[in-house]
Amino acid sequence: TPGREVFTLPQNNNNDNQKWTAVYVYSDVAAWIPAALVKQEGTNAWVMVPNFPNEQSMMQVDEKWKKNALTEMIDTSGYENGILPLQNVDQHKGHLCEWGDMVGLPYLHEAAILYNLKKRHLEEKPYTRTGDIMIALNPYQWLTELYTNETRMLYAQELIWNVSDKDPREHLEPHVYEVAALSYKGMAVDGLDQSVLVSGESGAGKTETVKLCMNFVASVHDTTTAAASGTNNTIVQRILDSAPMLEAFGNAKTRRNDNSSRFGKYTQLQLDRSFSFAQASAQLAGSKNEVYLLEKNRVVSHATEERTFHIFYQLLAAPDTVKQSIWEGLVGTTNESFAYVGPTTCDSIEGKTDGERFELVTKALNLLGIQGGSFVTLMRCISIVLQLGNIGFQPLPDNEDAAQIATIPEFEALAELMGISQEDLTAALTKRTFLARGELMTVLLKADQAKDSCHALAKEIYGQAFLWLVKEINAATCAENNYKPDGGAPSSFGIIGLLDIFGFESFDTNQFEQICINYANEKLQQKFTEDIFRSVQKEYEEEGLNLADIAYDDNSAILKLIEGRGGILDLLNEECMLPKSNPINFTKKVRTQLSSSPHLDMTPLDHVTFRIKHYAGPVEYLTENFIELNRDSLPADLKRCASSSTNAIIAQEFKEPQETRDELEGSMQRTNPKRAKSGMTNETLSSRYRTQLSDLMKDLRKTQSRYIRCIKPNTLKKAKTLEHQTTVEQLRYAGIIAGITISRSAFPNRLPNTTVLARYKTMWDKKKFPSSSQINDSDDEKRRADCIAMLTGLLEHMTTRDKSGKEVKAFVAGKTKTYFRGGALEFLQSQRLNAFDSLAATIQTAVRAWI
Ligand code: AD9
Ligand code: MG
Repeated sequence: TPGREVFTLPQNNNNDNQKWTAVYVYSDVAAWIPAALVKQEGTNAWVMVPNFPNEQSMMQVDEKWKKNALTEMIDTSGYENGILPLQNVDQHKGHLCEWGDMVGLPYLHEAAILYNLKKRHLEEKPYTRTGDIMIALNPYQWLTELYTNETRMLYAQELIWNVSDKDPREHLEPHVYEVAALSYKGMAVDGLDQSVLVSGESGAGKTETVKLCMNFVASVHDTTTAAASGTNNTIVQRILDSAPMLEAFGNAKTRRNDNSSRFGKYTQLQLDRSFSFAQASAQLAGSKNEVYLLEKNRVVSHATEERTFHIFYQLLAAPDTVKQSIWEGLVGTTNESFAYVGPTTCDSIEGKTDGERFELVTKALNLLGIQGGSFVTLMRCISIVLQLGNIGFQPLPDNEDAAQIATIPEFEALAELMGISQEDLTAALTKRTFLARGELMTVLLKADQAKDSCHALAKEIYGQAFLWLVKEINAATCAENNYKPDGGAPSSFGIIGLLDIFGFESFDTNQFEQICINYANEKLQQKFTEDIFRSVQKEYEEEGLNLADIAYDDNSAILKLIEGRGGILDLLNEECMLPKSNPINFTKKVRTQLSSSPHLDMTPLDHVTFRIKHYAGPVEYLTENFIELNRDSLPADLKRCASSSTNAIIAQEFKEPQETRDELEGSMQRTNPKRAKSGMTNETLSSRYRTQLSDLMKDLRKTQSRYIRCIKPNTLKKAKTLEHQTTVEQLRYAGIIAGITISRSAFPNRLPNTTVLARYKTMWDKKKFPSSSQINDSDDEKRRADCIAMLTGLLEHMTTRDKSGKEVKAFVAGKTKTYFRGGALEFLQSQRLNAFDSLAATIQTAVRAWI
């Protein structure tokens, strides 16, 4: 039938399942529709006709899908029932009815994307491209054949060294190695610094993805040159080991992920490209890590089915001899011995027990030079935190409003472990000193306030130990300190940055942590839209199109609301400075002073809630803990006390810069009484974070960025299972839909000129249309002219005029593709549907009659 393509797949006799031949009909609405299955046995033929609706009703199903009734529609409609019985048969022929690169989908909307991703997911193909963005669905099973040395080599050869003449994208399945290889090539061959931005919700696979990228980059050089020299091998090993080591200290089991990263991370891999240009190969020479927002609160509390940071369990699972060498108090203890740890049913993460992990962490720390004394010092920090959790207080017998230590032996052990006199430690935990009107005042703390001091100190010690470790890792892995070039000094280091950062979050209750996370995501989204805009611009330029048409919504107004002058963060910081700050006042200020922002939802809410309309959707924030968490400051007494510890890490990390000390001594008090009263000596968490993010963005803007969007297909952590609703939400949060909207804002649909001619030529009046020999002309320019001639006639009635009265056609023909304005392709398609009966129905009728 003219204008339709029917495919009969070649028969494959390897096994019975595959003896079926699928007859597909191509449909613009849903790619390939299986029309019938045929199996031949001798002179008999078996014919299976799936029960699916005709194209017209499929289009309606599609429309309904779009309207979000996803779950019910897919599971109960005849649509999917029509397709599912074919799955066994078409597994190996999947490429005919799915898209590895979704940019090719003629109709790109949520339903089409979801259907395509689901199909690939069930076929154990976790990766799918949408142009330059890689979508990675967590397979929840190790597909080992995807990550072999051979696979790595294949992607390196095809994408870095272009060993075959074929277009790699045409014949290589999308893969995380593709992103890694293209970054490597961009860095080594084109000389541009690179970044890979990985995002997704908890458990979506970000951390694993980053490790796969890192392993790829580490292994490419070895395959091209003689193995690196001894010293350089050690650096590579240190770099690779630093990831699981940071996981031990910064990851924990949560409801959503057994190995959940409780911090964000940007790792810059440094590569020696002094000999790269000739060989397109660069030696991994070093790395630097920047970390963001460790969830310190987890140190002092976690939900029953969750765990605190892995390292606590690992240390407690160490052999007694090792525990003895760290601190005698650890010998014979178990998880239950410490309030901050407590019972857990889980003693192994990702296939290794806590005891086994402790050995690995010890080895990795040794390789970094953290051994002997410094290893013990680090582990003692962990022990101090554990012990702080076991300190209890009670009211003084004669004064309810003052506290004394209730757990004397535990407290004595703690004082000894910290190397601080019992008097000093007691004072720091049970009293608070501050300056008022130039005089040093002391107040006594109640028992529960004293307990809070312990929690605050524990969190801060853990947080500082973590930062200390990051610094040590950086010192032991950065190329500047460690790398010895094989020949001469390296001329420059190329960078491949890997960002593993929490994705957009929207829960029933959203607090300070969520606004910080979503703020980072807005920053990244801004860059993402800029990058997409730029790539669309490039495509239009290459196609020779006029650019004036691309318009897109950027999110700078939302960012202004959050981080701009007088914005939410500024108001929060101001509130934190006030002696009588409170969440109600802060919320009121946000709602009155920022009421002109279109991104602040002004519908009435309670006194401690405001709602931001983020790019990914509205989020309601509960401000109750904003002030306290933003202050993020340890009372000066505790800080001073900790800095006198004999534990070198604690002493070093708690040391006050001189001017802060002066401030404490009172010299600044007279000039800034507000600060004095509130005991504020630190910059706030949000201002530190704002600077960190702004530095990150500056770094990223110097690089060529690639995006990997990790998607968690189900909440059960199960293989081959995809939940529709949550998957679509993640696609939305990942900005994939928004990205597509930009690239399709002016021209929602596009088709290659060859397809346009082949598909619609029969609808064109033959007299006016050039002969078919001309249509098959291989010349781009000729084909473009034919498209213009044909579509001008077919779409004439859709031509409009712009404000200045200039004619605007419903399509623009570029060098190789035609771009259609909204409605134009649909119109052509409906004309075609009218002209021909559904081919699928015809085949079915014919086949039924034949049976
Ligand atoms: V979180 O925001 O840190 O809580 P991530 O980092 O997104 O989260 P992670 O990489 O830790 O998720 O992956 C979660 C789990 O999914 C892993 O522990 C693996 O069990 C599983 N996973 C992730 N990626 C893959 C993969 N490519 N193949 C197989 C995978 N399993
Ligand atoms: Mg992670």
